[in-house]
This record gives sequence, structure tokens and C-alpha cells, in this order.
Amino acid sequence: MVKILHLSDIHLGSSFSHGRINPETGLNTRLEDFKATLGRCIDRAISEPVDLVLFGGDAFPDATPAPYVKQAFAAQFRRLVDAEIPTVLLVGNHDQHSQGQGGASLGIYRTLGVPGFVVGDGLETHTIHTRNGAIQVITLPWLTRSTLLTRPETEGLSLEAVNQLLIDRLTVALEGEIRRLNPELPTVLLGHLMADKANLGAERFLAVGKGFNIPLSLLTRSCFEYVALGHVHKHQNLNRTNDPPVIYPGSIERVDFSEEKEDKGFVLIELEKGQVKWEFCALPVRAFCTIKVDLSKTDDPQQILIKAIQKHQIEEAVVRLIYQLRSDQLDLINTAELHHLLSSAHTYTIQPELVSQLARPRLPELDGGSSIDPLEALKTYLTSREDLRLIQSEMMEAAQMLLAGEK
Ligand SMILES: [Mn+2]
Repeated sequence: MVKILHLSDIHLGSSFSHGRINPETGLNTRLEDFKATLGRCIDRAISEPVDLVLFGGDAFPDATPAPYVKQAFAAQFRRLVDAEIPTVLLVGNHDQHSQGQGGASLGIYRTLGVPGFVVGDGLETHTIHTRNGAIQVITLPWLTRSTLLTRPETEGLSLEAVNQLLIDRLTVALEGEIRRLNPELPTVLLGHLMADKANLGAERFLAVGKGFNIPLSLLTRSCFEYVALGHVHKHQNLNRTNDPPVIYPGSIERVDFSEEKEDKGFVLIELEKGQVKWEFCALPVRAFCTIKVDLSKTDDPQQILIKAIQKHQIEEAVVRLIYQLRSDQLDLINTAELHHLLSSAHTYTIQPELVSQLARPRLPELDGGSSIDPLEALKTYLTSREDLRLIQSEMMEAAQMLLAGEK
């Protein structure tokens, strides 16, 4: 029985805008959060102890993190070297670098010959000898079009046809690896990819480099005991029948507000040939909290706001207060009181949004019907805005050019 810890999407060095500088260390508190959480994953790997650690990719926000961020990552993974736990570091889209071969941020671990460390930057099968037997790990790093196709091959093809060609290439290449597997040994596919059917999180907005979706059927092969994925930040199992489990552990910390409601953690696995058990282990990460209130229809916006804030657990959380109001209500908001009420949060932002006059047309000429020509609509609007009179003709000109498709 081989015991594995599978974690992914560390993104060490991101989310800084949700933190503040810790005066004692001079570091952004979100870096400290991420470091502590990564530390908890490594603690668990060592205390179990596991026989193997699989990292599913996206170590940093990009391939050239600041030295102190790289060092924080290395300091944690170094502990696995000391504990003699073999580790596979897979290259995600955020780890790739466009300069030369093997330029990924994780390549340094191979260059230095870190004992027990494997860097997965190509489609390749690694046989790893653990304390509890050997295991095969097929690494499938983030693939870009240029990895699999040359430019002449894609010339004149539609995006869909290119994607199909990519999937065909990958199918053949993966089949080649599968046929060379030792059938006696348990096997894990470790991939950084967007599988079809995966629920998206923040990675949608963080996308670096263009990718393509991989059909689930390519991954649910009976020769794999477990499919370890990275890239999608929301933890999920894509194969409910668990034959094999196809698991995104998700990011270990909340990277942004789109992950506010997601549990964060890693996955512990026990497997042998033909058998697998897995368990998601949640991590105690910092809470994110959105407080959103529409004040535009109330007479006492300040009281409503105060009540809304008091309803939420904001202590030490990353908070954003979003309220919508009319411009004539602006004077009814006591911002100093809001700052005071939010002061127990770890960090907070206050985002007032004026209810747009455009959303509810006030100009009778613009009411009723979508038949109006966009330029006519803009002209009508501009005539009603005394403050925009000086740039009226320039705006009309720009709009005409935009509509004509010029830059
Ligand atoms: Mn990714």
C-alpha cells in the first residue's frame, strides 16, 4: 500500500491585494497565510508519513517569482527531502516560461539534482521507488498548441479543428506511455489540465497561455489507479464511480473572492494495484466575506448598512463591502463609522456603486423600444449632459469610428 499526498495550485505570491504588510516581518500577510498553509500540507506529509507527494502544478503566479517567494516555496519542499519523501513537481501554465526548453520555474529542482525530486515538464512515465513499493507516475504538464503542433499544420484550420488535432495527438502520445507501463505496478496520471466537465473557479481569470479542454474519457482509463489533477481551483472528483477517481484537490488557499465559498485542502490517497482510497482534507484557511447591499430603495441607508455588516463574521476575514445607492443618498452615508465597524477584519475594501442613471432611462426620448439607432441614442444622451458638452463632438466621432470597426 502506497500512501500519497496530492496537493495543487499553491500560487505562492498571489492574493497580495487582500493582505497588508506585517510590520514585524515586512512581508505581505497573504504570503504568510500561503506559507503557513503550504507548511500544514508538508506537516501532514511528514507526520503520516506519506510515501510520495504529488504536486499538480501552478507553484507561483508566474514563472519568475521574486526571490523571497521562491525561497519560501523551496523552504517547505526542502522538508520533504530531509524526510526522504519522493516528490513530483508538475509544471502548470503559471510555471511555464516562453524562453527556451525546460525554462519553467520548477526546472531548478532538476538542475540542482534535488534528491527524490522529479520535475514533470513533459509527457513521460516515471517509476518511483517508495518505502512501500514502486509506483508509476505519468506526468502530463500544461500543454500549449505549440507543444504538439507546428504552425504549418494548423494553417487555415478552424479553432475547433485545431483543438481536435491536439486531442488526437495527445491521445496517441498518451497511448504510447500507457502501452509501455509495467502492468504489475500501480499507476497514477498526474496532469495539469482543464478537463471537460470541470467546474471553474478563479483559474478562468488567471489564465496564462491558451489551453484546450481534455475530454474526461481520455483520463478515465482502467490502467490508472488514480488521476491526480491540477489547474481548477475548486476541489472536485470528476468521476463519481471512482474507477479511477479523477481529482482536483483545488488551490490550497483562496486566491481571490471567486473562491470565497470553496473549501480548501489537499487529498490523501492509499493505493495498490487495482485498489484505491482517497480522502479530501480541509485546511483552516482565512475566510473571505462579501457583504453586498442594495440601498437605493431605502430611506435609512446607514442603518441598513450597519445591520448588514453586523450579520457577518468579519473577524480576521478578508472583507469587501459593496453597496449600491443613488447619488442623492451619498450624504446619508457615514464612512468613518463604516471604517470603524470593519476594523476587526483582516483587510477590507468599501465599494460604493452609484445606481446608474443609464440602467433606468430617465430621458423620455430613450424610453420604450430598442429600435433607436445607437448614434441617435448617444446624441440624445449627450444633449442631456451639460457636463459633457465640451467633448460631445469628440465622443460622437469616436462612437462612429467604433461602430465602423476602426481603431
Ligand atoms: Mn493552472
